[in-house]
Amino acid sequence: MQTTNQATSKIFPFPYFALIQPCLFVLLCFGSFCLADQPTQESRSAPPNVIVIMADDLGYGDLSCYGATSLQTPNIDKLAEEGIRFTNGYCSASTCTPTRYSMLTGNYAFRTRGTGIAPPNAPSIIKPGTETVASILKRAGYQTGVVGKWHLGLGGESGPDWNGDLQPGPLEIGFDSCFLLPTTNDRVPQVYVEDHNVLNLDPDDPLWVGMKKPSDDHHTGITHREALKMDWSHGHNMTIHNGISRIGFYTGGHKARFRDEDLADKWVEKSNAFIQQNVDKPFFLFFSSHDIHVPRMPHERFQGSTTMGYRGDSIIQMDWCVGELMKTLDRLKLAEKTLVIFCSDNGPVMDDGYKDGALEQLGAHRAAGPLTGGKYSVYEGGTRTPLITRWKGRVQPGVSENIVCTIDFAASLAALTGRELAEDACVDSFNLMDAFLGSANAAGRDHLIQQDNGNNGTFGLRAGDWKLHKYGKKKAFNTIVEQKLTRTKVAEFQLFNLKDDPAEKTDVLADHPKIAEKLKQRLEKIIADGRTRPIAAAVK
Ligand code: NG6
Ligand code: CA
Repeated sequence: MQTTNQATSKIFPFPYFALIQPCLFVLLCFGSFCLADQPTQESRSAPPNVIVIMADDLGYGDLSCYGATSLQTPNIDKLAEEGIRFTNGYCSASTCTPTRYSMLTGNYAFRTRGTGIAPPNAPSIIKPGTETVASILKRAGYQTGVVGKWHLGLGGESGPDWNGDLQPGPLEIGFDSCFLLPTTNDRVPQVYVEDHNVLNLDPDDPLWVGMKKPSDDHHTGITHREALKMDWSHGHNMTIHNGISRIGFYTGGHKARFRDEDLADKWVEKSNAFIQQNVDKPFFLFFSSHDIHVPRMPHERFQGSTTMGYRGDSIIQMDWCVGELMKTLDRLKLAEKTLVIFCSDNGPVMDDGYKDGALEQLGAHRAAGPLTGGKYSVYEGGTRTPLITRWKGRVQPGVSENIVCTIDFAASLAALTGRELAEDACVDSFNLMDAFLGSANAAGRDHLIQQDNGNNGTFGLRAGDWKLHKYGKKKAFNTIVEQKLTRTKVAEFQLFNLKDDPAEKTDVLADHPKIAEKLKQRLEKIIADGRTRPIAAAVK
């Protein structure tokens, strides 16, 4: 499918646009040639720096460039105006850990056990030696760094040694440096991990993390509920830190603990430093935002910036982060040398365990836009999320309907940097670089598997306009985002036509048994084959 030129087609209605476009092209080329700070021919053809910005739990309808009107996200909107905004951009799962696993490895998470939502003491889920976006780009000569939420486990089989060396971790799978929130912030502990160690850990105050209450007098969200600054609604009632109770218990490490309100600023500070350090070298930065995951506790300066409570305010905070990173690229004259990819790790959820007003203050906002479902669901709202690419001076701005997925970053970036992939690496990742760069006539995927969490037999298979749902446990989660987390009894299989019914409201399986059968077989084959990237392409 072709990319449409959003900006210019708004100004010049067809058919004049068809005539004006070639003239504009010539003018633009001439203009670029004349401007001194435009990239040289050499820098245009050199592989760019790469920044992947991944939001957490951000839905298809959560940004103003994707139709939100209850809040404004000017910085991400600008990214979209200067780049390609995908209307069929996906993450591969509707929860965090499997999407992140797949984004980095290029493998569907359901193929590997232990890739569901990681608990606080999870060991490293991506084993050393696994090819990842980071290892591919490192081999291509890039400096590679990850800043922000990790949630892919740390340490060997016995889990993280919080007081010692936290390895294996990102540094063992291709990253040169990391500055992390180790799990997700509703899980303990609230400390930063820099490379292999907890930052600012006092050896006289060791950190202990576990799932068993450490002592009878340990304060929890149950024993000291009235003292909490944000109450919990389900789960999240164990150790209290910064007035918020969490999943899991911890003691010690007091000097190392951070305030939730300061996370976004820290990610920006560390990312800016990373970019600055690598101003003269190619770099890959994975900016892994914690916004807008629970506990939503944005910095005080963003609190109240929307009418939607802390969920809305966290979106504004995330938009601010994007703006700061783009300012840094501009200041260092790197905008034309950097491919920026913005995406989310799963769809939206309102009440994800804390009483933060997300539901009560939602108003007319629809976090999944016109789509059904959200986080935890294989309806489109669970995995179809904002996805934007920008490479100034290289990408022709526009809107693309091509189907692209975060799982495709690995093979696409390998192609962009001229790296070959081994046959057994990135087995579900397709080289869609042309589509990501909005090249004319570039094709996206013809199919995509969506999963919810872990390996429970629930899948969505999109093939063209058709979408098959398979529910291993005959239960669908979070199908209606604008109410408390739902759990609905459903048939094992459902079929939808996304062209006629983008909101997946009418199950047409009974009307199209042959199509359903074909898709069931395709799904089974994809699972049984253990790969979807064609072997021929592996040595291309
Ligand atoms: C769930 C948590 C939810 C969130 C999610 C992971 C409960 C009741 N729910 O188990 O709050 O933490 O895991 O979210 O504990 S994710 O975006 O990191 O996948
Ligand atoms: Ca998430």
